[in-house]
Amino acid sequence: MRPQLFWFTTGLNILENLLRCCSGFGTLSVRVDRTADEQIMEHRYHNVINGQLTEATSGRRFNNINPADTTDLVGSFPASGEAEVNAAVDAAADALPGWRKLPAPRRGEIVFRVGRIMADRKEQIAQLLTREMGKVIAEARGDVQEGIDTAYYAAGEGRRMFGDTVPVEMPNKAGFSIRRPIGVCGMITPWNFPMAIPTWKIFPAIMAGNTVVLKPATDAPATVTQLLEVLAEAGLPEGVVNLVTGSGAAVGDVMVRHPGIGAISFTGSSAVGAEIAATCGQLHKRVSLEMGGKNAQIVMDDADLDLALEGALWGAFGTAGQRCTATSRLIVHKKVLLAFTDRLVERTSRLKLGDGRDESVDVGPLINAAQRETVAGWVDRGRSEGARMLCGGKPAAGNGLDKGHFYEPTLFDCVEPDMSIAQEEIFGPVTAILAVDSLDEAIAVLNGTRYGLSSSIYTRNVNGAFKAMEEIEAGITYVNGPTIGAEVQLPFGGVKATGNGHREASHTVFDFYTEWKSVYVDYSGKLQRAQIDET
Ligand code: UN1
Repeated sequence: MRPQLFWFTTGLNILENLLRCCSGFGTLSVRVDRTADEQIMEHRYHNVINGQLTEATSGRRFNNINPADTTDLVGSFPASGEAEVNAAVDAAADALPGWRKLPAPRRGEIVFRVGRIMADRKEQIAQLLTREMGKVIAEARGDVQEGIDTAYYAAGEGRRMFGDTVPVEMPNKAGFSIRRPIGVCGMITPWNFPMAIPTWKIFPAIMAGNTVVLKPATDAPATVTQLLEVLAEAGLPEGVVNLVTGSGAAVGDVMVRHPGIGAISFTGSSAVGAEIAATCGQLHKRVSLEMGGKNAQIVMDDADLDLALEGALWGAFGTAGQRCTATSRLIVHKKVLLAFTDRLVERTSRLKLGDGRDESVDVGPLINAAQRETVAGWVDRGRSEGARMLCGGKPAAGNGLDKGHFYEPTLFDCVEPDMSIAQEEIFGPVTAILAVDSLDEAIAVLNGTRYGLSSSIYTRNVNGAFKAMEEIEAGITYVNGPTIGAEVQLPFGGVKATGNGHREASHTVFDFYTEWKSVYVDYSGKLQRAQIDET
């Protein structure tokens, strides 16, 4: 029987753990209502290496705090380093031969079971997800659902993963292509989708016969430990997926440089992604990057304004704007600018902030104090560059909000395309309204940033919609829908500084997690020279 990942420590360990927790990384920086002993007993998580729960050899731990209530300690986690990465890579390498030999439809049966168990446990996982990351509970359920969808989709690929069978130039000769796994894959995942994004990476990787070392973000490592429990219960062999918690510098960087890891999949900032890509380039290592966005929604003069308004609110303030796909620009035709803006300000001002576990809340907190500072910094810059703030623009206070990292949903208008709030990713509940005269201008403004992840156009004009689909430089374009809400059966990823050409989700993700092999079988019994012999 496998031990539970989330366990209770007992007896003398408690004192030892308390001492560890209070040294360096693990300092309890929050006021707690219960004793430290009680908290540590309840919230002590571990690495999972070869199916075993392990500590960091350093003995150090770090804390995960609820961003809606900083008095709530979600858990403590090992502050791992090189030794744990090495052990996890060894475990993944040992598991590889057996796992890749298991026929893909059998692998699919395990991943299908994973999806079923996740579905059974959806509410429990979603509650933890909201508690550790802050997004409102409906969105947390969506985050888990995206993981379930990915499980079912990837499991089905176990009976597909098509290659090509093609005609060849010679008689009595066959040609076809097959996919082979890469080996051990390293995954570095962000805090904004603590379940969906790890599953986007893990499920296709293991379906293709790879094994995995995963490092979740230090701000949201708890949710994924539940996934590791589910994987074990579903019968995934030990060592196929290993979890190492810790910082980017102490764990992520070691993974990127580790010679035993053949591919790195990273979701995070463009700055970190560029560093990872440079290292992987030096090491001839395959790397998939999903980075920043500056997504825009175009609202044309013929749009259904009610619909465009709902889309803007959901796209800009869902997940408190902390999505790679968040709508951080609204590009609005001047003919509808006033009507649209007035209603948007009115609706935005009425959004309810609070703890996401309260079903009536619209917008949760930002992930941590530093992120709130960053958002405040962008808002200051917007003001100083001459944009007009229409609402929001400060940390939210009162009604219990002081306990968390809340920031008021913020709208700017009179924004020029070259202002920094129209160019840089903010990752918070701030959106900039830009006015345009035509579809051509709208598309030019939309394309005028270094990013290209998601995009949207609200219009009733079919010709304009098709023009936008063709000319917008982005990995995703929605027509009459917001910039958020990608489904797992279509490719997810972006162009320009958003990505490096790979896509997650859909069958295209298998191109990242496999190597193609071309196979020629000559059954003529003689040497047939391609490009030379004529038949
Ligand atoms: C992300 O923000 O990194 O399309 C992922 C969406 C979600 C995924 C977002 N399905 O908004």
